[in-house]
Amino acid sequence: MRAVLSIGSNMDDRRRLLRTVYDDFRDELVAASQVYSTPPWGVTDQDEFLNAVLIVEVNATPLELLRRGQALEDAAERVRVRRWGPRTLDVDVVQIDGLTSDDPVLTLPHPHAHHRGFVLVPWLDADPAAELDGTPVAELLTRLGEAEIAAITPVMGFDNL
Ligand code: PH2
Ligand code: MG
Ligand code: MG
Repeated sequence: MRAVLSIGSNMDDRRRLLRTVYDDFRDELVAASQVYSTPPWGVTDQDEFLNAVLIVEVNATPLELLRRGQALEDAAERVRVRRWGPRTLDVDVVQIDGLTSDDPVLTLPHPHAHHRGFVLVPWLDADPAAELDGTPVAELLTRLGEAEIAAITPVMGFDNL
């Protein structure tokens, strides 16, 4: 199956932590976005994030993929303190093929993806033809504020991370 992963970090060595995900999926990678610096969304009194999107082709069930992301979060010694708060590493499954699920363990597509610039900007970068629930990601982006989008800035590619 083909999956879209949104990865982020705003604690510790952010570049190294994002690289752990990239390295883990290296052999299954279809496309990777640039790495972006993004202002914190939701809870704004925290440090800037680095965010990226990876598109992967994996031989796994959705739950296995979720667990694999969680294992990487655990390896980053992620501590769950506060919803939307600071984290060493977040690996979110945004979309898997055309699957929809309202299972709270793994809701598909990710319920917040369509209005989060830090997901949509890197996603469009990794896949200019991307669609979410039948709507082009490029169109979803036009619904966000210009200031929000302008603040999401590419800083490097994974090659230089
Ligand atoms: N993740 C959140 C909450 N807010 N903001 C940015 N910029 N990037 C994130 O990855 C992020 C966030 C919850 O997972
Ligand atoms: Mg998240
Ligand atoms: Mg998460």
